[in-house]
Amino acid sequence: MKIDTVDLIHIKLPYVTPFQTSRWVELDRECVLVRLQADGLTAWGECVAGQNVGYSYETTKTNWHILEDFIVPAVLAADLPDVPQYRAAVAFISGHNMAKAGMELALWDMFGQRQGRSLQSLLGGQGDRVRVGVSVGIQASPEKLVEVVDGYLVQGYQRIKLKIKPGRDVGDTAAVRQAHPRLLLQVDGNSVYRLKDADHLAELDAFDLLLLEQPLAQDDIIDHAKLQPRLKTAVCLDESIHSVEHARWALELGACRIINIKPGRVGGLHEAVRIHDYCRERDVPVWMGGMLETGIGRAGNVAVASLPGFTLPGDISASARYFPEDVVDPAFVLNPDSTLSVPTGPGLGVHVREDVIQRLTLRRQTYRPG
Ligand code: OSB
Ligand code: MG
Repeated sequence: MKIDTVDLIHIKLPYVTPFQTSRWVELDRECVLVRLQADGLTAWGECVAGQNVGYSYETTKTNWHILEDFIVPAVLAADLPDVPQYRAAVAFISGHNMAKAGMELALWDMFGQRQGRSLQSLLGGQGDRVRVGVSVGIQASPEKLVEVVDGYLVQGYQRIKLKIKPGRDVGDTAAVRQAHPRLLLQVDGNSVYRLKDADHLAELDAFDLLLLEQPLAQDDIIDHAKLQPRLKTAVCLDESIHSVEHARWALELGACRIINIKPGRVGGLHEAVRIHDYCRERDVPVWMGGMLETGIGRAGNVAVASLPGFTLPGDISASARYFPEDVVDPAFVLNPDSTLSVPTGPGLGVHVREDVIQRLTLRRQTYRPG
């Protein structure tokens, strides 16, 4: 398929509430959107990187650079009939998975629309809903945290993830567990701890957590392998897993018992499905992570999360948990059973509101072949 035009669009939209992790805080979502036109169709993708470098080295500016200088020329030069060929065409680029995934999502949308098939159907997902929870940022105090969690439970969310950091881990988790003895609860350290904190982290074993997400450094599956046997709680890797090979290495080492899959982090939906398949064959639970995506990235995440190996609730909350106004129509809403519905229309299956995007745009550039 020949692409007629590519637009890169850098947008910024405010969050309804700031999001604080162990290592950074964000007030609004900045990201690069990819818009493709071909055969009279318009397709959309989203790069998940934002303005912070706490989670990854990728940012909106590196996404723009890698797309403009390498990915867009590769896509415009070639006749790409499917996603595997796209992956081959950008394989010469080391790293920069979030930039690659943004373009890949737009291609999935385009291929889906051309075939009249939903992403879910293209990917092999099933069912009309996916189970979801909320990732709750660090709050001013444990009391305030319990209040915020209560608010989400009232809205119908049935699984809560707490962001933790040294000094705000055991106490915060204890407060929420005491208030809600049977709640599905998990915590995320975002790479801030080190192996010397193992005894301290073992105190979290008292709270019957679903998992402890990425306690140690991004690039350190060796110490995670030393940590896991010292905990009752299952370690889940997020930042450390960038491909199915990373998943294999981590599991062979015993660095974790659960894997968080984020299409943006692993280079796209295609690799996300491969990691899912690898883990499913080995009975390793996976679940869908989130990068505070707009409705564009969220549509991809929901479709992937409908694959059968996603047995734990995902970090894919309703649009209103993130933004006063989403860029898609309909926005994602929470069903009473703590699920989101999987879009069934062709491609992403959501309408992208170009008028809203125009208002949020910081920078836009169009690229054509030749
Ligand atoms: O570590 O899972 C994470 C958001 C940005 C970067 C990293 C993470 C997160 C979240 C939010 O936890 C999940 C969501 O999108 O709701
Ligand atoms: Mg995480």
